[in-house]
This record gives sequence, structure tokens and C-alpha cells, in this order.
Amino acid sequence: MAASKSVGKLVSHVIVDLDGTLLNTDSVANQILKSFLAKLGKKWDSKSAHRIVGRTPLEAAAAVVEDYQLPYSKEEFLSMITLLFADQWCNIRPLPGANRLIKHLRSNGVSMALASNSPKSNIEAKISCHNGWKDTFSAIVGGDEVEKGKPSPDIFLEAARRMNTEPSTCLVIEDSIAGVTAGKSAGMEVIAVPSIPKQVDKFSSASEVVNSLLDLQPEKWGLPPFEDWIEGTLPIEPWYIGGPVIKGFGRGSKVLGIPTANLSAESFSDILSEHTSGVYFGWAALSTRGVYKMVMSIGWNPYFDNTEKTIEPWLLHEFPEDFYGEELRLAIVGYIRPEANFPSLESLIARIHEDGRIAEKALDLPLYAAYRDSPYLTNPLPESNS
Ligand code: ADP
Ligand code: RBF
Ligand code: MG
Repeated sequence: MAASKSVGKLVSHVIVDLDGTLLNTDSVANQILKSFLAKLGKKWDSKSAHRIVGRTPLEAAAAVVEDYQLPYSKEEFLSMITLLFADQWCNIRPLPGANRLIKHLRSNGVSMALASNSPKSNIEAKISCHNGWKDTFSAIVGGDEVEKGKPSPDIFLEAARRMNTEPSTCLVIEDSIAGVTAGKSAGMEVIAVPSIPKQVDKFSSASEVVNSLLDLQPEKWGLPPFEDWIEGTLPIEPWYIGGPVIKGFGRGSKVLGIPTANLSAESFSDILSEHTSGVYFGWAALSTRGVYKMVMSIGWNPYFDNTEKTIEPWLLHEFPEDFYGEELRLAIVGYIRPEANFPSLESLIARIHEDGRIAEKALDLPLYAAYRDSPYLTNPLPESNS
């Protein structure tokens, strides 16, 4: 499922990065920078996010001051931004799979450390907002506790030292290139979970690259396997999204037998940024027609290499006509796989049909079937305000 160069060395300890790996810090950082720059009459371009991911706070501040020609020194800018962040610590949400990973390793007695370029006090403030996180880590190392931050190996070496273990027994989980470099220089195995899309080629030094924490296979590293997959599906905390069906790319998916009823990615950019790309499934309601099984992709459709993250729900039902403009509501209850590229359109289509069969079958399991009756799907629309 996940791209793997070779089955790695066996490890006994896990060291995780915080921002971008366990926490969706980028989403809050984007909001803060956007409103800060707006006050200066400038427009934040989230595409410059790659300039700040994985940097020390001062390096990240320097990059923004330079890119946007701000009338402040990097130190002044950092202290202003730090104040804005301090109000938002508890609004930073765990990334999909973060709580699952933490619970899994904790309940199996695997030693875990947290290693971040952020100052220790910021790390503690951030993790205090999440139940059970702090006690899970047998060591927490901040960027201010070592001489040099990532990409230097210091932080990871210090984490191993505090866990009383050798670097070679440690597996690092990291979203940034700087972090991968740091882990490798520390002599550790490194799984990359890139937080910036379409940059996978830049992570070639990692031992393995996975699309999201949902795709981790700890048994590859001698760690206890996850046991929550059921019939090729992973139950997730359900989430809900809906709106009028809009025109998609018009690639003739229908001709291929896979029509996808697109929702406006623009209107849902916040909720979409919270969910990692991949193939999911659940229930779909059309207000005037009923509730149907549904399988969908979220992401950039690697085969077509889209520039925009879209949501592509395929309802597992034959309809006599199109339903553009109708209200579509989705309850997304499970995960199947990461998005992938394929050598041919035929192989992409075959895989999507297999996803459809997996979803069709799984949705009969009581665990997933229960969400068919979600009030979000079955309640009539609130009075239209038009
Ligand atoms: P577009 O690029 O506009 O999304 P598609 O070829 O993907 O075009 O077709 C999607 C449209 O087909 C939907 O918006 C909907 O109106 C219609 N449709 C018919 N059957 C289905 C189905 N089973 N699942 C999703 N959409 C369907
Ligand atoms: N596109 C990809 O490029 N890679 C994928 O792995 C992929 N998986 C999909 C899975 C499902 C269940 C659905 C409905 C779509 C998927 N797509 C994927 C998107 C697909 O390319 C898009 O909907 C096309 O327009 C279908 O022809
Ligand atoms: Mg479509």
C-alpha cells in the first residue's frame, strides 16, 4: 500500500515530530499569517508554506519577512506572531491518525518521544490541549534545549539519550525535509509523512514515505501492528460535508462508468485541509431521492495531476438522470487507501471499481451501517434563506 524501499531495521522506540506530523499546525499558521499580512495590505500565499515547514521559528520568520518585504526585523516579526499563536494553541487540531497512533503505541508499551524545533514551552502548551498526549511521551525535546535545530541531528540524539536507548533502535516519524535529514544524520530509520502535497520526490532519503499517519504499518519495523482494519477498511471518526452538486472537470467520468458528484472545493477548503488525501467511503443523501452508499477520493488525483484538491464522490447507485444543483450530503465513515498514480486509465478504473466493491460490502457492517440514519443525512434542509 505505502511506498517502501525495503523493509527496514527492527526498532523498539519511536520519536515523533509535532507540527505537521501530529498536529495540523499549518492550517492555523496559514490563518494567522493571512490575517496579519492582510492588515499590511499584503496577501498570504499558502504556496509559500514550504518556506516555513520544518524550520526553526526564527528561520521561518526570516523567510516570511524576506518574501513579503515586511517592515520589521525577523526578531520583531517573530515576537508579534508568537503572541498571535499563543492565543491559538488549543485550536490546532490533531492530524488524521495522530490520536490512533499515540493510543496504539501507548497501549502496546512502546516508548515514545516528541522532538520538535519549537521551544519546549510551546510544545507543552500545544500538547496540553490534547487528552493523554503528555503522559505518553517518555521524553520531550524542544529546539531550545539543544545547540542546533533540525536538520542537525541534535534533537533526535538528545531524545534517544533521554529514553536511555541507542539511536539505531529509534524510528523517527517526520513531515518535513529538514526533519528527515536530521533523523537520518542521527543514524535512525525515518518514515516521512510529507505535509506539503506533490513533494514526494524530495523525500527520497527517508526509509519510507507514506501519505498519512493512517497508512503506517508498524509491523514493518518490528512494532505491534494496528488491529483496527476491518475487511480492507479503516473506521475513522465520522465527518460530514454537504452542498449543491457542481460541475466537475467534465472528463467524461460518466463514460468510464464512474460519475463523481463534485462539491465546491472552494467552499470547503477549511474542512478539506483537515483531511488527508485518500480514498474514503460512507453514506450520501440526495434530499429528494434518498440515502446511498458512496465511495470517494479526496486529493489531487495523481493520475491527472490536478492543481486543486477536490472531493469526488461516486454514489453506488444507477440514477436515471443527472442531479446537478441538488443538495448532496455526505457522512464519511471509513478510509480505504491513499490516492495513487496508475500506469494506465484502465488500471485506475479497475482500482476505483475495487474500491467500490470494498465500500459496498463494508457499509453493510453494523459499525458503518449505523451512520445511514445520521440526522445530518435524513433531516430536511433548514428553511432556505433565499
Ligand atoms: P463532472 O465532471 O461534471 O463531475 P461527471 O462525469 O463526474 O461530471 O458526472 C457527474 C454527474 O453525474 C453528477 O454531478 C451527477 O449529476 C451525475 N450522476 C449520475 N449518476 C451518478 C452517480 N452514481 N454518482 C455520482 N454522480 C452521478
Ligand atoms: N484518481 C487518481 O488519480 N488516483 C486514485 O487513486 C483515485 N482514486 C479514486 C477512487 C475513487 C473511489 C474515486 C471515486 C475516484 C478516484 N480518483 C483517483 C479520481 C478519479 O481520477 C476521478 O474521479 C476521475 O475523474 C474519474 O475518471
Ligand atoms: Mg465529477
